Amino acid sequence: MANTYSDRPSLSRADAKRLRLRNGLADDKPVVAVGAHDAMSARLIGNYDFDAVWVSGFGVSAMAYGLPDLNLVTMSETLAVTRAIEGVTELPVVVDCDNGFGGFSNVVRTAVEFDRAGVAAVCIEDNLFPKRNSLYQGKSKRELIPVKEQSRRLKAAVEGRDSELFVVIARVEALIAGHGVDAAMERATAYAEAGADAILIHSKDKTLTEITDFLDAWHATGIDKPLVAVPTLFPDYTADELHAKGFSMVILANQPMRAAVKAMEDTLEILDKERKPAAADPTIASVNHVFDLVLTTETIQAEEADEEA
Ligand code: SPV
Ligand code: MG
Repeated sequence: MANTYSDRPSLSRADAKRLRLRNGLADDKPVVAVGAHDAMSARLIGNYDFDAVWVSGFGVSAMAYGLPDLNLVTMSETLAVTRAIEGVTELPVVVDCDNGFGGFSNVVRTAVEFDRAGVAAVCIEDNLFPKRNSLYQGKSKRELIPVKEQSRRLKAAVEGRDSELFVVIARVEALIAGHGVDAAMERATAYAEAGADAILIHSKDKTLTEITDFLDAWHATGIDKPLVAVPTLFPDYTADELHAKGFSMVILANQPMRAAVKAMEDTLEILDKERKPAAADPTIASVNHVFDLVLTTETIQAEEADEEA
């Protein structure tokens, strides 16, 4: 499927990344995406052996806006953070677009805007607005958009794309909402038929029983579309193990955000106690390291090159 595009003579930067993602999804190893919440976290992810950047809705809500992941961050606020991320990474960017930030036309506009912004993929979930983060364990309503309506939205989002390489991932929340494997299968099948390029099946089942039942049922359908996992709540499986079970992409969604929060808290505790910068220095990045990460010297050299000539 993906290889039909590979003989094209030249592609835009955006389409080249989209093709990389599509080829990765068809590969015999998993696409491993890691969650970014800002441009620096995306830069850092790019310095390791990962395949894609996941723009985490949870991460952007919490880190860029200091807000809970409850559809409080708007499409344009997510787009602003995404543009910053897209601009500094050579990896394909997969954006968590929640439920498309509203109704039918919001979903369509979301797909159009993120396609134009040059990202490789958007992920659209079937949580009813206002959504609740899937990891939240407290008491809260979990309502899903009716399957027919969500399929209609996904179909329109796919039809509205400018580049045929742009990837639309449909996310199924039926297992998270406690609707069971049959309901999850009904949704996954309907979204695939609506034209979604891949299906993210989210689950909080540590034992993988539900996921395994889903995978068996999915593979029995013969639908040849890649599956995506977010194993935050079944964290002991490696990406390779999940690939062997049938997942083409594995998203490590929020570990950099949680690392940043812990590191900042540890440092603030030290500063609160010691009241001088030297107390924190041994455990934090040097100023020069941060300068290097954002290419400060290279940028100054480029700026001043003409003056020297
Ligand atoms: C996110 O990173 O925002 C996700 C994944 O959607 S999860 O938090 O597991 O729902
Ligand atoms: Mg999210």
